[in-house]
Amino acid sequence: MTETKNASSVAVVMGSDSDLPVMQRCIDQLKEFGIEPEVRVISAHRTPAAADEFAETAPQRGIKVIIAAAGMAAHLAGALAGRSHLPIIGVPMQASEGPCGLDALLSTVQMPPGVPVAGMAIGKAGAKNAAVFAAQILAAGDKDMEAKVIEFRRKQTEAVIAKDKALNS
Ligand code: RP5
Repeated sequence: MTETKNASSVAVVMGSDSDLPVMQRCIDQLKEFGIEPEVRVISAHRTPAAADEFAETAPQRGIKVIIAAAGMAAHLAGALAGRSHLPIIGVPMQASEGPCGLDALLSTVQMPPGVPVAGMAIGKAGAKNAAVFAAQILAAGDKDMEAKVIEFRRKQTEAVIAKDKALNS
């Protein structure tokens, strides 16, 4: 598979540009898998019409997985899930004030039955894991992507083993 085939198969949407420093880890990890994401700033609360339009038109652009990051009353992932049949991965952001991202975590994952959001960890870990999870979803129907995910995991394991050896040598 070429990188062109993977272009914009994944969208990364965030509720504010203030989420970008954390979500850059997601974008960078997607690029490591050869995925060039569509990146948007759309708010479920501040730009609800744009959220609806984005969700309804995403399949036409070839988007297969949507990653949605938001903080505070984090309804972006859920709002998109209500408008789209595509798999939605939610990343809770830690706001500068408030309960350490737990507000966003619960707002992201506590979806009603029938409208799931795949909830990641709060913040940086969740941002990276969202990219890995998106690649794993794509890998189910793409042998080249499957090979990239397996290689990513192999390198990750090797890096930990190398650190363990370095500590004990
Ligand atoms: C959410 O509110 C955003 O996703 C962000 O995490 C949080 C604060 O947004 P800003 O006030 O920084 O724009 O909608």
